[in-house]
Amino acid sequence: MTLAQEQTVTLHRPRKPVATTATLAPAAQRWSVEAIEALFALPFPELLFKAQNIHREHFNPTQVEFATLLSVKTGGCPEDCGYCPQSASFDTGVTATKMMELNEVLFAAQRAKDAGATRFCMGAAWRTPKDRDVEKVAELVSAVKGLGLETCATLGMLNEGHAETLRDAGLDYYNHNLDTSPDFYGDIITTRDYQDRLDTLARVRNAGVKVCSGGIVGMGESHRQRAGLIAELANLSPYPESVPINNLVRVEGTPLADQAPLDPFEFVRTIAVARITMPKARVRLSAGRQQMGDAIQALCFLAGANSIFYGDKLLTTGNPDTQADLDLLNRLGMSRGAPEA
Ligand code: SAM
Ligand code: DTB
Ligand code: SF4
Repeated sequence: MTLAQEQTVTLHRPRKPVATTATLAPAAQRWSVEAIEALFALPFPELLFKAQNIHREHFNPTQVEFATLLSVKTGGCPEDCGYCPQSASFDTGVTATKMMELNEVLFAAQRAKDAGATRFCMGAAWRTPKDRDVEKVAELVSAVKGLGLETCATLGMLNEGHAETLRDAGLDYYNHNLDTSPDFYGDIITTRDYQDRLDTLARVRNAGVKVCSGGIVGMGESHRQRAGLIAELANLSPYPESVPINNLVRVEGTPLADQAPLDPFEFVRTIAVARITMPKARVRLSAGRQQMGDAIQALCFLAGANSIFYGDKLLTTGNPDTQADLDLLNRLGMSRGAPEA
C-alpha cells in the first residue's frame, strides 16, 4: 500500500453515526468511493487485519447471529429485478402463492427458534404492499415477536404509515436493499429507481424501526460500482444496523443466469470493507453460502461477518442445512449468539 492510499483511508475513517438524525440523506459524506476503492485495493492480509481489528473493537469475533427467512408470499412479483426468481417477468419455475396463514407462519417461526434462530425474517414478493397486506403482516409480526424472536420483514417499498403500523406490531428490523451502486442500478432493475429505495429506508428510519439494508455482488458490476454500493450504505446517516451482503445466486430463467461467478476473494473483500465502513452493524453473510464452500465462509467470518441466514431455504433457493452450519461453527470453535455492538 502506498502512503497516499494509507492517508486516504485514514482521512475517511467514519465518525460515530449520529443516532438522533431522522433522515437517511447522505448529507455528511463520511466515505468517498475512492477511499472505499482504496480499501478494496489493499493486500488481502492488510484488509483482513484492518477489518478484524475493527470487528473486535465492537463484537465478540467468535459469535454469529442466526436469522431464519420465510417467504410468506412467494412469486408473481411485478418488478423486474434481473437477479430475482420471483419476478413475474421471468420464467423461473417459481409458482406464485397467496400469503401464508398465521398458524403456518407461527409453526415455521417456532421451528426456527427450536433450531436456534434468534431472528425471523418474513419476505413477500411485492412491489409495494397494500394497506391490508401491511395489517396482515403486522399480525404475523406480533405473533412471531410473542415467541421471543427478533422480527424482520421485507415487503418492498413502503407507503406513508406502513412502517409505523409494523413498528407498533413489534417489528425490530425492516429489510430493503440498495442492491448495487446508483450507476449500475438501471442495468438490473427498470421498474423502480434508486430514490424509491432511499425513500423507503427513510420511512423505516423515521418510524424508529431498525434498518436492514445491503446488496448483491457478482452481478457484473465493476470494482468501482462495488465500492459505490458500500459507499451508499456507509454514508446513510446513520448507517444500517444490519447489512446483508448477498453473492448472486444465479437462477435459470433470470437475465443474470449466465453471469460469470465473482472471484470468491472479492466477496470476502466486500465483507471486510462493509465491516470497516460500518463498524457496529451486523454484517450478514447472506445468499450464496451454499455455492461458496466452508473455507470461503470461514474467511468471511474472519473478515467481520457476524450473521448468517440459517435454515435449509432462503426465500426460493437453497441454503446450507442447519446441521452443516452447526458443524461448521463447531469446527471453527465459534458459536451462535446475537451480537450487540
Ligand atoms: N420484494 C422485496 C424487495 O425487493 O425488497 C423483498 C424480497 S427481495 C427477494 C429481497 C432481496 O433479496 C433483494 O433485494 C435482493 O437483494 C435479494 N435477492 C433476491 N434474489 C437474489 C438472488 N438470486 N441472489 C442474491 N440475492 C437475491
Ligand atoms: C437479503 O438481503 N437476502 C435475503 C433477504 N434479504 C430477504 C433474500 C435472498 C434471496 C435469494 C434468492 C431466493 O432464495 O429467492
Ligand atoms: Fe420482486 Fe423483490 Fe424479487 Fe424485485 S427482488 S422481483 S421486488 S420479490
